[in-house]
Amino acid sequence: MKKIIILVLFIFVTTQTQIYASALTGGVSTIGAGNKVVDARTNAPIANAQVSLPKQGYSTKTDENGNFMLEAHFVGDTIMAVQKDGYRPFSLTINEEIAAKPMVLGIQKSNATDVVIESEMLHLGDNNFSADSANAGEFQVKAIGPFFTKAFKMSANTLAKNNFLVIGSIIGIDTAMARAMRQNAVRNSFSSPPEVYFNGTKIAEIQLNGDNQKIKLPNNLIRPNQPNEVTIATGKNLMQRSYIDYDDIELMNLSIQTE
Ligand SMILES: [Ca+2]
Repeated sequence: MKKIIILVLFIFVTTQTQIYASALTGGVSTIGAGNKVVDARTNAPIANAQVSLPKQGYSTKTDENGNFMLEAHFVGDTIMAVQKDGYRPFSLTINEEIAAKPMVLGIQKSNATDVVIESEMLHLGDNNFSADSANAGEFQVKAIGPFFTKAFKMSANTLAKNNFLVIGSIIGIDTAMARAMRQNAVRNSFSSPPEVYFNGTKIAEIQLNGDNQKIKLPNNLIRPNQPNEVTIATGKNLMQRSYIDYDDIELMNLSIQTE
């Protein structure tokens, strides 16, 4: 008897969730009161900064007081990006709850040694993913395949400093750890973590979704004044043995920062 009640309750909750989700995708919502882009150091408002939700294909600009509105629908986690000349590319993973409150975004002036590797949103995987995955809403950016690789130059003086690969935002990772941290609702499977390679050597595995993940580059692997190469390979669904199911992830703003 108890089992039946639980089952009925489960069906009820699931149905309610679906109704709620479809209601949200119906019209247009405006989220804007108090949203602002400022200089992280001086707190001065920044006019004419581009604020976008790449997955939703939405883009707007801040007004002369640094204010902006989000007139877009999204369900679950999505990446919000801010771009402004002279500043480091900025991104933040938001959801309906975060966007409902005023957002004040502090962006940082870029350093001469910063290298922006990629500022477009990247979707790695095979476009085959569960609705319960940590990527939540629909992908608008088609998968470019299971890995991304790009070459870039690093100057000789980076050898005397600490260098980091910075991933602005990453969503959709379905590792066992992401599941344990309740970053997704996938019950029956999990994936191996995305792997990061620098000049052919694996330097990190990314277990969790999040913003501003910094991965230290071993200085002995840096090739000064020559092309250096970063590769990010997404994981595989470890419960799917009949075919390869790559974990569908989205990431934004890859850069090298030197301290
Ligand atoms: Ca997949």
